[in-house]
Amino acid sequence: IMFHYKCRNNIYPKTDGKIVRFHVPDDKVSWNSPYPMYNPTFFTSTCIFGQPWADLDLNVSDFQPNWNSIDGYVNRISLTGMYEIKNGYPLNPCGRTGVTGRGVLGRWGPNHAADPIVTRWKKSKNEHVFNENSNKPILQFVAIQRKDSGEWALPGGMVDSGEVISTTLKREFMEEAMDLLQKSKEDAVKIEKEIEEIFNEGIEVFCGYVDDPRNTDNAWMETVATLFHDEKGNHVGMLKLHAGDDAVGVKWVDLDRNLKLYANHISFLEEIATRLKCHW
Ligand code: RP5
Ligand code: MG
Ligand code: MG
Repeated sequence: IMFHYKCRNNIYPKTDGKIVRFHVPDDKVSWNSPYPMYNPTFFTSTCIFGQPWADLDLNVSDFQPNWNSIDGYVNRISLTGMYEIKNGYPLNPCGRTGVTGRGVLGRWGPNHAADPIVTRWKKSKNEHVFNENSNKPILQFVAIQRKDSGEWALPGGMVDSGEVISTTLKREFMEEAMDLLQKSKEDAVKIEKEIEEIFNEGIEVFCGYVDDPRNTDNAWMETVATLFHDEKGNHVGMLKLHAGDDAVGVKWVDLDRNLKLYANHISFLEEIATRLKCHW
């Protein structure tokens, strides 16, 4: 399990600065370290009420989630193992965040996402481009700019209830990086055909907790990040990118350890650098 930073000691997103996280020093993150002064704000955004993808409040009497299990169409199993329930609320497996409630997340406990990592080699006149310091070939991946925070990120999204992850990976890539939702039926079919080649075989590079700025003590993001590498650059590497849905920008980005990305997405990419022996 990882240590979290992006969901700690800052202002909760999308609240106009109104929800400030209770201070949690490094040595008080773990639920095992006593923190008697700890008095986080309870916050659940009204924007999630009534949404089909959101749970009901836990004080609604006929809402009795089956924690740590597949609960009807909702997957309440954490990729990090069993999470604890305290006073009826699931506890963030990475510890305190300074806010309780769900914030803007729909589900109590784990909120499952999937992140496609689509890569190709950087080429100039058909030759690999090497970084002059590392002498290693430069890899490029598709990044989107998030509408919510403006940060660059992997084009990931939530797993719909009952959806298989391979579908989420493909769907989110097409929606955010290819603007599928605005395309005609005809074009959509074409796009899907073209990316199928590459999305047929992926390599899972990360699976677990995400250090997402929306996390709270009782709701958090988890993801499966999967690599789709276009070795020859003749499939996805050729496609025209077009930002869509909750993305306002999209581009091929040169992989480098100093990139600043949303949540802890950079750590998923480090894994890929090791695998593909590219510049990092
Ligand atoms: C991150 O949020 C995940 O890694 C994924 O990239 C993303 C999913 O949420 P939305 O893009 O749907 O907001 O935690
Ligand atoms: Mg999306
Ligand atoms: Mg998204």
